[in-house]
Amino acid sequence: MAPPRVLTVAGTDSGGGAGIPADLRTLAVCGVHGCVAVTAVTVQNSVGVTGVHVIPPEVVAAQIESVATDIGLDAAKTGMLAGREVIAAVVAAFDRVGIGGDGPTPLVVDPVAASMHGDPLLAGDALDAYRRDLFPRATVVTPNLDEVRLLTGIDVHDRAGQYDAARALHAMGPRWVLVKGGHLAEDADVCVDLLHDGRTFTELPGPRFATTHTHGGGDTMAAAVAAALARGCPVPEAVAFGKRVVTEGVRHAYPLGAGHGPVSPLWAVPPWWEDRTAPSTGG
Ligand code: PXL
Repeated sequence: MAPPRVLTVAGTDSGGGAGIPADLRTLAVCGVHGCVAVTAVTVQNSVGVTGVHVIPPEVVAAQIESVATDIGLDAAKTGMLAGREVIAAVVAAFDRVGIGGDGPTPLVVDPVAASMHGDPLLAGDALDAYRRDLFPRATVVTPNLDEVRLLTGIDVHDRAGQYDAARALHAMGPRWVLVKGGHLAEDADVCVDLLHDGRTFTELPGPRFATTHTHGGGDTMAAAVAAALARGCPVPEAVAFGKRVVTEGVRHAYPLGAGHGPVSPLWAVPPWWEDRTAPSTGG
């Protein structure tokens, strides 16, 4: 039996911390098969991004259609989409193969705008395309507070602001909104994400860890949510699952290079190889 299938439409990260490497790692740990439509190649390490090379939009669309029509998909997620030309091609391809909107395949939209170093990963004129074309097709959108500010103009400083932002984002058309609280300075020991479907609000609290190694955290969360949706979980359960994967991922994040190390889902992988490859003690 093949496992559930999930497509990530996202950028690469040569350092292996965020983007497609983080997505595929997370999808594998969550027991699903990951397919890939590359939107951009980024030149980066733990210190920052020094190059972004956008893939031609028609090549992005062709990757989506190729896997959807042969392999089939149980869920999809978007990460770095680079600019409005790629967004337009992705939206058209999604409509052709039934991803998001009223189609059968649920869609997680993580509106990636910048790396944690502050390097831009989205053209400034692409925000309209997100709001107008992608959000109405999303099963759930998962912005952090920097992305919330760009998309809504709301500068969230407290829990009440998180609720305002959730309402404003829901009005843009997604079925569900998850306003992540990782960047909320007023929460010293907790990290509270807020889930909203236009009617109900659910606060998802988790511990906050004193670490700078949070590279790829948003990607890890969105990929885990997509994996759970692909397994047939309703959105609230899928988001609670994603919260658990990313919380434990931050707890188990490791240093790498001179800058920010990656959030790691590898805590969930049993170290079976230690037993099998331990050197013989002789005899
Ligand atoms: O974590 C957001 C993200 C997504 N995709 C790519 C990235 C980053 C952050 O650096 O590089 C390719």
